[in-house]
Amino acid sequence: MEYQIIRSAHPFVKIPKTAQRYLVHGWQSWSLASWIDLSPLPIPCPQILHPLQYDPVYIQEQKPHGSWYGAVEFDDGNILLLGALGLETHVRMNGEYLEGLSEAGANDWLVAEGVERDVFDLYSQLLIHRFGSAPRKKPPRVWCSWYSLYTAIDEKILNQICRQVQELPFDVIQVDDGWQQKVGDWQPNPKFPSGMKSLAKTICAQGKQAGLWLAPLLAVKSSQLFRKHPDWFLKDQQGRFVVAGFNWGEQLFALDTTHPQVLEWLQSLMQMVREWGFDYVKLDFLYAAALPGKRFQDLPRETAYRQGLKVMRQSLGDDAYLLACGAPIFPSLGLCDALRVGPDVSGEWENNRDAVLLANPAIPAVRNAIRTTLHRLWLETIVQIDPDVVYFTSQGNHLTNEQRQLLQDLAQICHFRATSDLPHWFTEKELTSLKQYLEKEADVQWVDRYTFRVDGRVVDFSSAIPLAQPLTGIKELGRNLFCWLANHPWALKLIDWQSKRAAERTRRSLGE
Ligand code: 9PG
Repeated sequence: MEYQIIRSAHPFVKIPKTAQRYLVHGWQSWSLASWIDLSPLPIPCPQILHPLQYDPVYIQEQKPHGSWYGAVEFDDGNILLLGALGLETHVRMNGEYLEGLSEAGANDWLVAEGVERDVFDLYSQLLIHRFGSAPRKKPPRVWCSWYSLYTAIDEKILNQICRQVQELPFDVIQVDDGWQQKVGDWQPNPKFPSGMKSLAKTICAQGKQAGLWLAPLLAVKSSQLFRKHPDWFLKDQQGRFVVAGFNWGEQLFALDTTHPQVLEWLQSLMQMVREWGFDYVKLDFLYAAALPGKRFQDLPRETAYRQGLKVMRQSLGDDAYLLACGAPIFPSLGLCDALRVGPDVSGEWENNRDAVLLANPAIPAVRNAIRTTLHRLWLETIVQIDPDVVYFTSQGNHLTNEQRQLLQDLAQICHFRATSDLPHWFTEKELTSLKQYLEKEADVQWVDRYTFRVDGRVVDFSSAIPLAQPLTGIKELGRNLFCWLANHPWALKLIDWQSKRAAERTRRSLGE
């Protein structure tokens, strides 16, 4: 391998021979990371989700590009990487050059050519030096409420599940979205009349660690937080609120983590969560604080986000386990124990509407989760990597046995095993295999980019890699129309309503 470290605000590195592929690397957990061929990718839809799924500053870019680093692959399989050693940076392929872009002046960059694994080994060592790495904790085995119950959780059901999974070798029971009054108002809603302390106590009484989900850097417009403290929220250069996407049937707004009162509020929020008794914390939708805007203190956007995350890390204490999700990747390094490195899974391998019409590989789907996670495995030397949950039961998903197995194997490769399967869904056989899976860490050997040996079995992930072919001609016109429709809040509200109804049905089936 040949390499050098250069300092520049705008480096150009000549690509010495014909490149076959480009390595795109998305900004945050859910954004696409993958080797792609050199033809431009269609711009994902709907636009209303861009700030929530991608870096909105670069989303219209037609040339192959990505956050912090980019690489090309040659005929012989070797690669050339241009990778920043600092924040606020971006790389694109510009003709015969890899071009580095910086939003905050001169930066250090690694330029390295050679075998992909060697290049990324070196890059990760340099990044540890720059960002640090969190103290190593035992990778947790998690039961998470999201992928079966979604927001249809309440204390009765969670207490029941706690008792049911007590015998199973999970370390953590993590309560996901659905316990809070509003996103922004982090107090329990009426479905949790005994309060969060009592819930954490029940979980701990079963010998498990209590885990809790929050999206601390975000608020919906209808929240008390937004109404009481509009001055805490990020605005653009014209003084309008920066919209951080659309979810929970509402527009989202981002906290300004350079505002001293916001930092104080984040600190007390994290202390409160610890006092309740939760020591595994999944902080989600973190990208919000790194969106472009005009801040109280004039700091570059990723640096501003990192400042907020640092305050939360310190208030949680080093003994808490911090999982960052929906998080800009490099600005989170060194501050979290684990990082979600791909989009959400769902009960489907791929959804035709999302993959073809919306051309959006950040939307929840098993194939999307596997693809992006595989391209971020190299981060494992810096941070524990969360590939999202796996499914064990045949209930509650439409996956084939092979697809479920791929997900399970990927989680073994990442050393991060989690599921949301409901205890009463398991057959005897499924339960036995879940126990075995959780009890024994697999022996993992790397074979090549998409192939591994897991306990001696060859596991080939290449079926997860291809992206849907872009539509052309009349079909492309149809796509444009569909994207336009999908961009309307009522379309997303409809989807939200449908998924809530489905989750309610699942919840009701528990009582039967
Ligand atoms: C709770 C969930 C779960 C999940 C997180 C996050 O619109 N989107 O593209 C979108 C992507 C991911 C997402 C929600 C919306 O899920 O990754 O594990 O905690 O929030 O709301």
